[in-house]
Amino acid sequence: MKESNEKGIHELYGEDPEKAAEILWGGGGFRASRRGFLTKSAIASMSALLGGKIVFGDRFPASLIPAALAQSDQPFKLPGKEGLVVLNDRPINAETPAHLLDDKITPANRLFVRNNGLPPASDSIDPEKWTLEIAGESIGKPTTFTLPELKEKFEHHTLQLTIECGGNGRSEFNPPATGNQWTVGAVGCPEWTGVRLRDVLEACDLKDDAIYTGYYGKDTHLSGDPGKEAISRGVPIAKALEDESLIAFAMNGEDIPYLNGHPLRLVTGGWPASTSGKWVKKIVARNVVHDGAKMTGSSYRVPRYPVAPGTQVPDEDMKIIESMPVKSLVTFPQSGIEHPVKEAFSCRGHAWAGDLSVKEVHVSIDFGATWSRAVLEAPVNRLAWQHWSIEGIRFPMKGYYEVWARAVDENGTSQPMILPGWNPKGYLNNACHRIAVQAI
Ligand SMILES: Nc1nc2c(c(=O)[nH]1)N[C@H]1C(S)=C(S)[C@@H](COP(=O)(O)O)O[C@H]1N2
Ligand SMILES: [Mo]
Repeated sequence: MKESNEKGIHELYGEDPEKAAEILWGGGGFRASRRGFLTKSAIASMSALLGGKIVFGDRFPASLIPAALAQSDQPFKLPGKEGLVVLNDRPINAETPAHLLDDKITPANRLFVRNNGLPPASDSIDPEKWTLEIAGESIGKPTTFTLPELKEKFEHHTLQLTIECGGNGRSEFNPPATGNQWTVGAVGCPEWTGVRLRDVLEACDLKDDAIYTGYYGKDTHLSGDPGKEAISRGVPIAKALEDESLIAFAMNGEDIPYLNGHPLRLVTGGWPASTSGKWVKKIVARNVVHDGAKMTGSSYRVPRYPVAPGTQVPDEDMKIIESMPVKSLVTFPQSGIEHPVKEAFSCRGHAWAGDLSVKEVHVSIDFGATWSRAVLEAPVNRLAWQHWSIEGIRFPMKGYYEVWARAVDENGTSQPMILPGWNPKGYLNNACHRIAVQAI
């Protein structure tokens, strides 16, 4: 199910092809076509999506949907991505199948993509000229840094930090929630390099009355209206001032991928990834809870108390999601494999718990009746996911099994075996991940 304002590419072209081209390829701020043909800039953003230069791009009729996008259900070769499942073409949203998240450090081509709006045209991004403005009521010395200045003035830090979309797991809620129907793959844990948000805020004279941050990115609203933000969220100041809250300019030692926020993004490990602003151009420190786009209503908010599925929850009874709950993935083997019944079975994956660490991971092959404890590694740094593995599992006879993994955080809170509390937008589903195995 899509949000009412999130239209697919066919629908959009059907209404008004020239306007569609403008919204999709014009980056919002300029005309995408002249006399029926696309402008250079529109061709460049279309090329980025198609994964290669459109050689005769100047002859491409502006009213046509590129065939690569029009003719299949997996139309996109997302630039820089491999094997992701596209959930929505506008805005682009794509998740990673669990078995492709097996690496300890999530590679660039395997990190999910969650866009609320339209990314800035790729040829409009010049890292040398990119600026970051620090402002807001609680900043004494508002300052604009160029990206090279930011890199030069502040100490660099490299950390592995887990980011997970608040809506990861949404597809299982019933009654269903609108929005991208994420299964399990809107999570990843790459290694980020950047400067500390704290160092930058303090250099701009952060005042004592600061209680919240807010970010603004260079992407544009789906309507194409330059006056509207696609998303503008923030975190309480205490979270912003943690050692691990980074303004990152690199991922896994390279430029951040275009769709993941190149050339500059926030990374707020352990919190809904909606707080990790991409293509960030402005950060504000505020003396009120930030009230930007998707901070209010049912966006990234859940009821303060458990509600029956389908309940209409009054606005004042909703609270902003903070740390994400304990969760785990089985990343090896791939669900659906066949395994010789005579051989011992091994599996592995990752576990994470928002601001907390993971204490234990248990594995069950009998739908949760009995559990065996897995070997669990410590995180490489705070807010990085942890790796678990288990060997020597014996299937008693041939047949269909499910392997379930269940993590427990440092406070003793466990993942639920089945769906946790229903909420209007389908956030925070941290039920046990399960894979199917045929013992043969
Ligand atoms: N500027 C901007 N930042 C953004 C978003 C966005 O649409 N625009 N989406 C947010 C959401 S909801 C998520 S889950 C993460 C996704 O990060 P990724 O696309 O790099 O995986 O980015 C967050 N930051
Ligand atoms: Mo998200």
